[in-house]
Amino acid sequence: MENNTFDSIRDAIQSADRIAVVSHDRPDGDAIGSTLALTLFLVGLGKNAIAVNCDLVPDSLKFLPGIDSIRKPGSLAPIEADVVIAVDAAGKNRIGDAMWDSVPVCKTLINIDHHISNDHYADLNYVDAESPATGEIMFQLIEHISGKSAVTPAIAANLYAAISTDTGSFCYPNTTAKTYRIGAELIEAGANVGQLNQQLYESYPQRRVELLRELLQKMEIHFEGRFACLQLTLEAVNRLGIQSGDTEGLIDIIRAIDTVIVAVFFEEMPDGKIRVSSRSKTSAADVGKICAGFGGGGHTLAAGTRMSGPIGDAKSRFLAAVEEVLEFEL
Ligand SMILES: [Mn+2]
Repeated sequence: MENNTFDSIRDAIQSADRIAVVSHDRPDGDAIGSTLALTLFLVGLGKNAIAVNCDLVPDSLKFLPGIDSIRKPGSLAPIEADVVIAVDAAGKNRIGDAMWDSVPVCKTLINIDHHISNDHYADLNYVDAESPATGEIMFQLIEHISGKSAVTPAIAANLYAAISTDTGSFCYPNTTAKTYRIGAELIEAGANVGQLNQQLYESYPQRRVELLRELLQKMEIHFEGRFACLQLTLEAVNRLGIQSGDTEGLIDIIRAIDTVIVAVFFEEMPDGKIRVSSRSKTSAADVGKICAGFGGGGHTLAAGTRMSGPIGDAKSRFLAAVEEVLEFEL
């Protein structure tokens, strides 16, 4: 599937007045950071731009500049947008039905993303699966349209948060020299690295650590230490008052075990479905493929899906699929 050019996206933006920037449900740092950076940039261009997300912003991201401007579809009069720009959303369905209900008119839909599973669902598409974060694409787009000087400190902070959270603090194998160069540009543009990292990684609520204590007690290790998983039940979510952002990054704790190749986080959802997040340390164990087999998707080393419950059944089915891959690897 071919990408449209940055020029064609620029032209669509320039000829629009009302622009809505949207992203996926249960938004993470890349979704929110890219949404805010683009919205701030568009407002700077003199556009009537708003940021909308169908889910609540996690508490952990509420420090980001411009965060109060993110609105929920239900809180708005119907939006008649000339252009809707979806960022970091692999599929149109991930943006949420509520979002589409509240956009009765959208002349042009633009899709900017880095998920390899993205099906180019928009009128204009720019999908770069080599980019470790949508924030990295967003930096290049802004630079392309208006030059580096358009990257204000507020935009830089949002893009830094987007890239840092999707690369595990510039650590995952998807991090390239270009990622570091863009990181350096963001620091030069005013991103305060020390402060941002403290806000992102050293400002967790106590309940997250209490949750971790409980999850680790029930941690499972299989396949000669090559697989580790955590399971979060709805009961624990309710008892500890867990919010969606609280579990962000917990999978990295078990992924960091020396023998582990595949790490998985199973989470019981209110609708009875099981949300599965998976990480792999090697492309030989392609979790993107495994998740695609269960109707999900993502990247080779980081992917997710939703399975039918109960949680024990979902775990068994997922384990069987992982075992094949890890056996092949032996
Ligand atoms: Mn992303």
